[in-house]
Amino acid sequence: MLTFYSEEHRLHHGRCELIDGELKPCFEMPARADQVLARVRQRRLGEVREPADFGLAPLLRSHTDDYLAFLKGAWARWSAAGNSADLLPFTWPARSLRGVRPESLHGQLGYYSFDAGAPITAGTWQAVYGAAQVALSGQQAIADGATSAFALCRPPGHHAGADLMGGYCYLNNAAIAAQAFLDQGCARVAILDVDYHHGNGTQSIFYRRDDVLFTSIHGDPRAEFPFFLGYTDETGEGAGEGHNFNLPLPAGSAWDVWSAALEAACRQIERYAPDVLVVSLGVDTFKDDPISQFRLDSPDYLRMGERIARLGAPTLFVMEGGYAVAEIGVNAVNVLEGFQG
Ligand code: Q9C
Ligand code: ZN
Repeated sequence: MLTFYSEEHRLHHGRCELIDGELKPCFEMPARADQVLARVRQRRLGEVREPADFGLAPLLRSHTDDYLAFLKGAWARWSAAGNSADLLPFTWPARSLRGVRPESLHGQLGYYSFDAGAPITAGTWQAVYGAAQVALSGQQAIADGATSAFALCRPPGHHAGADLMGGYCYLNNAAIAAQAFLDQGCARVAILDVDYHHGNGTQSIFYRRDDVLFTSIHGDPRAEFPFFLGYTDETGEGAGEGHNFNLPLPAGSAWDVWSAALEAACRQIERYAPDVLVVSLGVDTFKDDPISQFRLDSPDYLRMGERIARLGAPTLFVMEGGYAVAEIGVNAVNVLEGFQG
């Protein structure tokens, strides 16, 4: 399997996030991608390629132009005012406030985010742009005839909406790739999101659409981030009705419970008969993940890959979460090896 990877991810390295009332070093760190890349090489999964540059146009298919302009320009506005610390939001247009777009940088930061988990640093735009190009390069490889590809994206993307960052995510790499398949003539794309957290951004981008089936297995949002999306009654709207499937599971779920949900998701995907499959590959379902509550073990990821392979669709794997840094490479590459058989 071809892997696409860019060193540019390193340019995004947030300093801290708020955990239980304390500022702690960001869990979403460059070492995550290093570990995955090292394991890809160690297991001789296949060639590792630099991404091509497809420009901004494919990003604008899933994100608004004002949001992209904000992301691209935020650091320059911040540093021009004499700042060097990470740019973090602190005010949001919640209920009873207005959804206006203020002029101030911090006002816009709140307008374009849903949490304080997506710091903007000097290199964030270059890194997230690079991650989107990595996803698009994997997409291109499959469009050119590969049966699978691995987009080793960092930072992750599935929490990012059309004009919203949060949950360590800025650009929705999986959505951008899925839309590129459609724009190149695919009629139906399925997205299987196996990250521990609900892919609220991906769901919202395609919620009113019938050309993308979104299925997600995740920690129950009644108890888990992102809290405000990911419930079972979210089945799609308008033309999208019946094209969104959420499978929330309780804390403590291990492979027996998780694999039954995977089976249910796979049956929906089989029924949809997509031209291609995009897997939002988070491995924060691992038993020792520091911020998550599922109990998958490393060999379970081989089984996950095997089941996904039985769908029989060309498959683009897009890296999402996973914060047990020492094991992230083994777990992610196990999915890919299980898929290859
Ligand atoms: N106690 C992804 O896995 N958690 N994002 C905040 C505060 C945010 C995870 C926890 C988790 C975001 C791509
Ligand atoms: Zn996650």
